[in-house]
Amino acid sequence: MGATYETKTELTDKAVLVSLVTDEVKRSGINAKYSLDELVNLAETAGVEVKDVIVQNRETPDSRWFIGKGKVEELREAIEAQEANTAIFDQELSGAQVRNLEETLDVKIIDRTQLILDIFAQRAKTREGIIQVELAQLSYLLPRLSGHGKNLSRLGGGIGTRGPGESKLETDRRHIRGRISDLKRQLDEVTRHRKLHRQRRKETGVVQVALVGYTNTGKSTLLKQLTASDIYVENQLFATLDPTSRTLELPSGKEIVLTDTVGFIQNLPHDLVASFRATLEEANEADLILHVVDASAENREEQMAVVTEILNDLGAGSKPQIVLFNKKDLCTPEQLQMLPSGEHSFKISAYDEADLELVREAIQKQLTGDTRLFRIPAGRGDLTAIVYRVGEVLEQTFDEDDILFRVELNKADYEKLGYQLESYIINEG
Ligand SMILES: Nc1nc2c(ncn2[C@@H]2O[C@H](COP(=O)(O)OP(=O)(O)O)[C@@H](O)[C@H]2O)c(=O)[nH]1
Ligand SMILES: [Mg+2]
Repeated sequence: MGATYETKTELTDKAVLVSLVTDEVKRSGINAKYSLDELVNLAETAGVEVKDVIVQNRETPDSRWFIGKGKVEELREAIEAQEANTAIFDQELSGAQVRNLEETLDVKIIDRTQLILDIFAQRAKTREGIIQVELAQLSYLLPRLSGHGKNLSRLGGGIGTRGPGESKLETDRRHIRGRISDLKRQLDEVTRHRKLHRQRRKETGVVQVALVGYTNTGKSTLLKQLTASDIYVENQLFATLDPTSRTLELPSGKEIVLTDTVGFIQNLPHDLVASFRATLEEANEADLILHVVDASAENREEQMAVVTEILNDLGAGSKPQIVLFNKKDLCTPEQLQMLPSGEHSFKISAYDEADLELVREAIQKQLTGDTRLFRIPAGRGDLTAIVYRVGEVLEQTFDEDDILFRVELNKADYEKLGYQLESYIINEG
């Protein structure tokens, strides 16, 4: 179904980031410094190169420019010095502010919500995800329509040119409202078919492990570091997977698929929650979840609680989980001591090879189960094939017309396919 809305950012963009710290921001308890760090990470996630960062303290936003007129000049200088083509604001802008800034500075103006929407749009893979994201994009666009005269062609169908007149605007609005109700209808239908779809995906039998956690905790770094030596294999075996997934070879030689997720975002605008969840579907498909935590973050425990809550809501709460307390190199000895430790949680640094090996072993241990003995009639090639798919055959012996297989089970595979072998298990006495 192709989405009719394209992302506003492009991989080649060079950006200057802008944060306005108003009294309201201060009162709300949002940590502006953290928020800006997160914006940098989000921009990079969208593939944008961050060239400079500008911060202004001001009681209230300027109604025309959002930041003060003097600050606009400072921004212009930074844009020219860095040859940037984009300015990204850490707060939401009105349509008029976007238009004024775009006309004055002659670069793309993007706000925090728009950037997040772009990332979701890049990542959404399932039909449901794609619809959710387009819905959020259109709902965001609708009240800002007059400010986006230049960009309306993005909506496809040839609507919109520069500076549309009021009647044209009305047509555009009607067009978008129509599209929104159309998408909502499609969404209902998709949700109905979803269960079936999921069942089919499970039967492909590839073990999936998902990296989940807040932005900036080190998920993408871990994906890269954990799979560093497997890059060549990846291209051949899983050419159809998108770049956020890679194959990971476990110490046993078994290959699994490791997937990065968008990551939780502080103060996610309420309207974006549904589309965010849709991008987390990998977690729902996963056989094992790696919950990545920034061990050095002040609000570490809050962050963990939010992640756990949403995983529960998604129905992924009871999946096997390993908690990775990452960035241990940034922790004080006291901080490290406070971290819980146990069989399913590890204190690591994504740049420490020994720690990475520990993680690979932990994944393997989680996925590998007991050994089991099956008695399969010699003529049942179909069952033998399944035996080979649910784990590693350690031993194979013949007994009259049957074959006995001793198998070290792969938990995830066995869960998916093992029911077909239930009546062929023999209990060893
Ligand atoms: N010091 C330190 N920095 C790390 C570690 N892991 C990741 N980082 C840094 O943390 C930042 C965010 O990492 P990233 O993988 O993009 O986080 P993501 O948003 O969860 O994907 C990057 O600058 C990484 O280099 C770690 O173990 N130690
Ligand atoms: Mg990332």
